[in-house]
Amino acid sequence: MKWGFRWYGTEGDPIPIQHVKQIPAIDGIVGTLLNKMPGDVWEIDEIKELKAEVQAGDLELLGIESVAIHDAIKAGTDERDQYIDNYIQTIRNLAACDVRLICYSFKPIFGWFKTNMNYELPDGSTTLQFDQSVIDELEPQDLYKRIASQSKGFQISGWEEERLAKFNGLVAMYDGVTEEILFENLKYFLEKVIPVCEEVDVKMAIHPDDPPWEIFDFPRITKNLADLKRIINAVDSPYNGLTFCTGALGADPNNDIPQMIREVGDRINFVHFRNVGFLGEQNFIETAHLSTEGSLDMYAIMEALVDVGYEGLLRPDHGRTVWGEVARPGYGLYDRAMGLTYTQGLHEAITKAKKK
Ligand SMILES: [Mn+2]
Repeated sequence: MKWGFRWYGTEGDPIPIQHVKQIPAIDGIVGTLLNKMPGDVWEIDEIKELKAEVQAGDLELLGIESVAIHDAIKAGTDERDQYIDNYIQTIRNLAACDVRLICYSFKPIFGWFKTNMNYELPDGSTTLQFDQSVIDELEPQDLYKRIASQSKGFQISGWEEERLAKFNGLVAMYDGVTEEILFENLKYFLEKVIPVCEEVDVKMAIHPDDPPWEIFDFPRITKNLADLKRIINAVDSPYNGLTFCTGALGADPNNDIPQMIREVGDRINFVHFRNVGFLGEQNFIETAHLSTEGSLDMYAIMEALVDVGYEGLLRPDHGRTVWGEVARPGYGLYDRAMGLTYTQGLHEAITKAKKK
């Protein structure tokens, strides 16, 4: 297994890259270019700059998350081919810089979101909470303000004010886009990009819906095992793979995470390792990584990853904010570092036990 860490670059992340390097046995970074809007080509010079920032910390740039998909591609409008061409150019440019993994998602309008980014736990740490009953009282536009007010001044990808300004246009764009149509649009996209990925050796890894159910009646197609199978079968190539996010999928108690790993394991290209704690129906928080702290059995999840022979990149997903750190919500250094160390411990224990 390769151990990674998400980092937002020298400008965008309050965590110095040298501090990330101090996490034991860390292999590299999953990075991003924060200034890129969906549909932009990522130029080689810009990727090289990011790579240099990562290498300054004696780490490797092991992947990107995310190269966002333009809404024209997701909604399947006439403009989609030009944006797919741009995406293909970005894939080629990343390959030219020896970056081999792209995490992306295919969610209309909203990416991930939470209803409370500063939920206080009894020990005084804070974490992210999603409560569907809060959503039920809101209009979609209200979410932008809510998220901006809770993000401590950090720009949250997908929640830029520019997007709010375009919100009504975006809603109109998705008018009539059902789950079936959204899936066909994903398939259309994959049929164009996966042959290029095969040619230049860059693996795609789609991230599941977070939370994994429909929000504001916008269709969602990466919620459960059936969805994941449908996607990997749509274009049958190891380059068309999954970001298996245990916390995103695990927010639905109907998703049996270890079982899902056993079913789609050979198509997992990237793992986000994270626990969640259920507070009620469609109401959960992101807990510390340990099984004892949340609702998921992280041991059983790691055991499934070992059993299917997963040897790719894994990173700790969101963490709590602890020890007074001023951090991007969900992306502080300390709790993610603790989470990764715990994850590495699980991995060592399980792999050694199996050799006996
Ligand atoms: Mn994730």
